[in-house]
Amino acid sequence: MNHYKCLVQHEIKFYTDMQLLSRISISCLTLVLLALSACTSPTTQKQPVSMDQNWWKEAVVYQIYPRSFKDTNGDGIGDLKGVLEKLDYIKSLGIDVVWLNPIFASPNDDNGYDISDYRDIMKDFGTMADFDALLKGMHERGIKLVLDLVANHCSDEHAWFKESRKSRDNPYRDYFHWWPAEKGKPNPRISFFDVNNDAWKYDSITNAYYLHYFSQKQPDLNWENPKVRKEIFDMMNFWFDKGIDGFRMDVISIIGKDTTFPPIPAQYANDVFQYYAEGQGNRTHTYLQEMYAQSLSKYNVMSVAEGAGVTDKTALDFVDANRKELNMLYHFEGVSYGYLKGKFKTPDPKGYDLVGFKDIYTKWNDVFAEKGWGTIYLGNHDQPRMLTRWGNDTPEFGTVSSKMLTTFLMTMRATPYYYFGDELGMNNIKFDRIEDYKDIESINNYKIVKDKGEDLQAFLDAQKISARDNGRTPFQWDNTSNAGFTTGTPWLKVNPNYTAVNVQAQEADPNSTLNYFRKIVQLRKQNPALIYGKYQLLDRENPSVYAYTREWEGRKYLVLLNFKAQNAAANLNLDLSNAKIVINNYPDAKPATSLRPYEAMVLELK
Ligand code: ISL
Ligand code: CA
Repeated sequence: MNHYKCLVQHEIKFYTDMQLLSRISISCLTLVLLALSACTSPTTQKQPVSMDQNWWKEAVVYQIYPRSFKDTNGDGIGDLKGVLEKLDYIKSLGIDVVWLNPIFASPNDDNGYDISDYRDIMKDFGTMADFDALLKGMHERGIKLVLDLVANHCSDEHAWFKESRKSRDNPYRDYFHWWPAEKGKPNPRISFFDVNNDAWKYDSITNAYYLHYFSQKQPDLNWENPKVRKEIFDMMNFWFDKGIDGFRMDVISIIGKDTTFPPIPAQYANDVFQYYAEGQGNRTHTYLQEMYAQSLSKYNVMSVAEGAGVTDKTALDFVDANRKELNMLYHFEGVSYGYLKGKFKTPDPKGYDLVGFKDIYTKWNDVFAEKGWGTIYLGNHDQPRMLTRWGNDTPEFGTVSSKMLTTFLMTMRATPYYYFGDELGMNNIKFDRIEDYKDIESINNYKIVKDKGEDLQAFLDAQKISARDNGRTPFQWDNTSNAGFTTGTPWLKVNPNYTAVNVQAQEADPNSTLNYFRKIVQLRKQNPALIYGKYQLLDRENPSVYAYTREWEGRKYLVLLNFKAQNAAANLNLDLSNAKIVINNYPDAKPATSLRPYEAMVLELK
């Protein structure tokens, strides 16, 4: 079993229940909105703002996977000096915050998500002096730096685990979850990266099993132990004292565990991630409140939870400011949408249904409408390229659909997390052979499919759309060999389209996706309505067009996005005669509700 199957099944169940409800409530809302706009002049209408304004709500976050950004010593692996060298490029994007995937010492079983020393830099990436120079360089340019906190688990090569496995009475024994074998095999727990899906690994040294939700080299830390919590909070403060501006918190939703390890209740049988996040009581929230008191509250920093397994029912528990836990959370419903039930990350050949897509993002907008704050993303290092997965990566539509998706990300009411390379319209590399993949997830799932005698070709075909390595290929700087990423052999192949899709070519082209990104970042930053403004979905049932308004303090914007390769029209009862286009992805656009393939426009309504 895998958690994708679980997520998708959960979503389908949820949607059948919700569809009717949301249809009723949205059509009521539309009526109310229409009535309001008929009798109230938009310029006098004020939207109450029920929340504090914060820098991290107004920020555009740019995520960099350092392994794939820029290599400066020819070993084929991106490094911190590479990020430093490219700071002026990063600054030119207009973004506010950089999130770097883990840069800490690691044997790289899972590309840095297996940390062997939280206070040291991964050798492949450089030294602490490189880090200090990078942080200084960012701050000099007004860019904030967010690091990745990986604290659900560490590496089996971390000193804590090396000690812990030595003997049952070692002082570090309780830093991890051990189950003595004489009690029999513990109740099953699912691992996401294990070839047998088994999260318990037998260790003969002490005749006991240890828990690993991810790979065998990623033992889960025992947050029940106050010493573990203190270690983590001290480590966080170490980095905050160095001046970093926040943490993205890896699977922080699943740190709390019921350490009696009971059988997983039947209701979660198809959704183990949700059991890990929501089914084991309130422990995670107790720990996060302690983290806030011991660390986060002492600094002007941001925190964002990777909300794996978190549903809209409990999301606010993480980010409602009154609870004093975290600032933001990113959910998985959007990126898990459109995969076939029961198959590992296999996209529906018919494509995805836009109405369901709109419902997901609307529902999650509503979660944070009054309290907390959301995030919006379509790609990251765990996802394929957004252009291939959510747009259209053919030569005909690549540029225009890439700009359309960027328009969506930059006009929603949530902090955008924009993945490096999406500004160039990078797309999936679509490897033909398993040998080209480097990611533990693809390699292990291939083994699982093979062992079961299932269809390997179908698995490889699905991976062309969904594999994580698609989003990890080296950044494309120019049209020299290896896209200017390295003078050596890149750790993961470079997408052959780099000769056309690269920074150098796009700098020179005013209509490039790169320059479109720069423009829309400015548009968002200069218009609080696009940040804080109320979001209202329009024309929900439209199968091709995603239309919504954003409204705040007398300003009102209409966003029209055609998600299809055919012409399509929005059905809106809005007067566009005085509307002004503020940004659009076709050169000769006029305010209109009929849209060309993948056309995107943002209109200011007067
Ligand atoms: O990667 C996924 C989907 O392909 C997710 O299921 C992912 O495993 C999950 O979101 C947790 O992700 C985070 O923790 C993992 C690490 O491999 C991911 O890169 C990280 O984002 C273990 O640390
Ligand atoms: Ca290097």
